Amino acid sequence: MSVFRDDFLWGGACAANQFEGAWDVDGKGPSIPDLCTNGTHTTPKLLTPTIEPDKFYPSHEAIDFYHHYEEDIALFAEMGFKTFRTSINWTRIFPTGEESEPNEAGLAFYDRVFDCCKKHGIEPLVTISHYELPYALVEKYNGWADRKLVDFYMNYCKAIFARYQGKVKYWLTFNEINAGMMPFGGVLSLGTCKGYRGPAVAMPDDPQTRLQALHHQFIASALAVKYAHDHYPEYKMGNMDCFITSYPYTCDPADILANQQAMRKTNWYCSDVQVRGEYPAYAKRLWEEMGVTIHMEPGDAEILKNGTVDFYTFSYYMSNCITTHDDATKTEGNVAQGFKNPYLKASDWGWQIDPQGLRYSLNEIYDRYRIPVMVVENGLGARDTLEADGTVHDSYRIDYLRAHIEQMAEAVKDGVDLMGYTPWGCIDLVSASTGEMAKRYGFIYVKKYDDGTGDLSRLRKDSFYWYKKVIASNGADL
Ligand code: BGP
Repeated sequence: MSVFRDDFLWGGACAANQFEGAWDVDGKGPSIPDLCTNGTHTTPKLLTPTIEPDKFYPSHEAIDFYHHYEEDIALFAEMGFKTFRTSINWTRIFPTGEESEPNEAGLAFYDRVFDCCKKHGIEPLVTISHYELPYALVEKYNGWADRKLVDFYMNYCKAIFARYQGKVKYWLTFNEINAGMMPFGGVLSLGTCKGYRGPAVAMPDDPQTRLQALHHQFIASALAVKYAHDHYPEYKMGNMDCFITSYPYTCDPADILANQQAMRKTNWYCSDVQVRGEYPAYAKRLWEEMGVTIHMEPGDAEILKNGTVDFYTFSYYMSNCITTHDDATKTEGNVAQGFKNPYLKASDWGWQIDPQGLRYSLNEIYDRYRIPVMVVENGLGARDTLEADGTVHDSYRIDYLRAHIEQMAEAVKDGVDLMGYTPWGCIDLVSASTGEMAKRYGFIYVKKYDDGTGDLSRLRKDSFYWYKKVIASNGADL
């Protein structure tokens, strides 16, 4: 028997910059990822288009969802998706971020996408900003470091809120906003990377700029939430965090404390602001330790208070250990820094696989905030083998997802109000951290390869049929 609620939102998740392609058509301007190289970097490196343009493949074409959306959404519908999480690429709507009028061709594209979802009975879940900051705003303002970005973001929100009324109900203000607490967040999510030009220069890490930029994102998020609540009462507004569960490596009280600090800094800092509407008590000391002073304007506290989210969403891929001891081994994972857990196996990219950590995290989140929760990213990045007959036997992916859904069911039994589940990259797409096509997450295989070959055809993997059965049984038949 299913423990999930009857209206549970089963689906999948993608992001515009990682799957749409068509990076410069119909008036679209360049966004940060359009200027990142691909291939073997553990962190995307920004270049100017004049340098090594061939390196921009494959994110410029990605899997060309832009021209394949009907086929792809029909495949999602065949699996029984109730929801589809995607993002709007800001630069399709405002190519430089500063135009006074939105770009009609960009707006029309998402009309087609959302209408197609509707035709199939799929509810869109839309990320407003998923690493798609207009690059012009990076050049001119150093991204979110400048408070003017709040106004540009609000113009963008107002345009899409008005346009997609009746088509979209669920919105997430920023993807993985807490990436801004990690050094790489300065590049991808905050755009505070002006002047950064590739591998020759080490990525700048400036906590003062990062945390100030994050403050501007908090203000932008709160204003967008308030505006939506005031003008579109049917809209449900959510945050989105990259939840990296961590455990103390030993029972040494120093490790317990170090882990508590790490959990606050990595996981709770942003959502405490977005859910509770104020900076947490520990923020002051954290700023002192990081050597940061946040400049706030009069009225900011009120803005934060009035713009709290309706539901909490997060990505969950892995867990880590935190220690003060020097005999632990560092993880190779490229998202969070931490130490290896001897009880866990890891993916080929070093991400430690921890389904029970998902139950633990769901409980921690729900205990803390008591608002509905949704897992909007989860999955296994793997190198799939396409057989001669067009099949892909991805039992490893099924095992990963099954184990995580089992733990979600346990969390529901624990009392967590879980709204839905959208595994990441439900159709193969470009990896955010490595820029590769080779790191695949999908239920649907796309013939697109890192050497530029591939006819973009779509093929159902074994996991496609498995997930269809899971949805049909509302999570009972795993
Ligand atoms: C999250 C991002 C996604 C996605 C995912 C998987 O952090 O929100 O954009 O890419 O991670 O990461 P990767 O693509 O690096 O494997």
